[in-house]
Amino acid sequence: MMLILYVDMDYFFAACEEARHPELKGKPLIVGTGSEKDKLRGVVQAANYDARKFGIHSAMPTMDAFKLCKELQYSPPDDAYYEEVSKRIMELLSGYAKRMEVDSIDEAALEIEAGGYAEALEEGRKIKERIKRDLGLPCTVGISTGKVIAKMVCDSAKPDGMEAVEANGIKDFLKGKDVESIPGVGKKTAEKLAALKVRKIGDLAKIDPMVLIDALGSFGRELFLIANGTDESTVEENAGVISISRERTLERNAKSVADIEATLNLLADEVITEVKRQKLMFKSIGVKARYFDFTDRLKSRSLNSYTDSKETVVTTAMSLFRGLFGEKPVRKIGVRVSSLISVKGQRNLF
Ligand code: TTP
Ligand code: MG
Ligand code: MG
Repeated sequence: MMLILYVDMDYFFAACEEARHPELKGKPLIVGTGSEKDKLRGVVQAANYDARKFGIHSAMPTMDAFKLCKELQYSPPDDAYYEEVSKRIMELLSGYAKRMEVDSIDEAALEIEAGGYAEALEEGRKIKERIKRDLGLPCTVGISTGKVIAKMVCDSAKPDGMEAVEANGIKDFLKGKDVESIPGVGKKTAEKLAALKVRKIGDLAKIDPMVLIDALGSFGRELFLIANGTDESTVEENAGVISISRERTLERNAKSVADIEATLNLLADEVITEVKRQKLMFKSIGVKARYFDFTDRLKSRSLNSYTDSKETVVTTAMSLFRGLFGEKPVRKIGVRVSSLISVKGQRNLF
């Protein structure tokens, strides 16, 4: 059966700081928007769970956080570092998924084919262990039939947790929760629902669906179905840009891969620079050879996981090019990466 495994990192930015500064562990810690000097003028971006015990949370003014906890530890933000860690996480996760959707800097939905829930839980356990071992970071895994419910299961199993909710348990799992806990339901939707006397998801399940559709359009229909245990949301691989490629005519026609090594290195550099600039990763590499008679041949290969490594481009392209060199000299070569995903810090893409 096809199941969705939703992974969200726990107190992500703050956990990244703990991972590289172990002395910060075990005490309340926040990452704020301001530098050390200006910290009181900023807001909280992430709070570890020791800090949350004091009522501290994301988006709160840092000044208020210090009022709630005098011995609070502070770290200024380092976006480049969190993006780098995020890439490593997504790279690792993609190796476990048939299809994967990156939903923000610290979360992704993985579609997996499993014999049943026990097998999916085993897969989740392995993922948690790998992320802990390789990156020193805690995460939480939610498992269910659709993406929206899997995310909600993940939210409710935090921190460092894992939970699965089977199809016949979804309605019960949801009924006591506030409508705002459904991803995509913000203040405005919640107000419209409150006007219909709908505050809990259990109320949503019982209301006349036509009234909901009147108030909210097709989103109303989705909400009604979700409240009744049917989650039609699926994993959408983040497409955007389809591929990035570079090509160059060689100074002299090439007869073997040894003749193109330098040019290939250059092309790989250019492709990777663009990949990084757009904050992408790829899972497929292709090459093109144009022969002296202007005929073209292409070859490509899928990788086991997403990456943005130049090494991988060069070694994979070299091995692909080997199959393209024969009698005919080559006058132009190209390198292309595709199956791209975005690792930007975008949020709530449902
Ligand atoms: P979240 O996954 O929403 O939160 P979290 O990882 O800090 O905590 P948890 O998942 O355990 O509840 O957000 C991921 C990161 O995004 C977070 O560490 C910091 C950043 N972020 C902000 O910068 N501002 C915000 O308002 C929120 C909510 C998050
Ligand atoms: Mg998180
Ligand atoms: Mg998140």
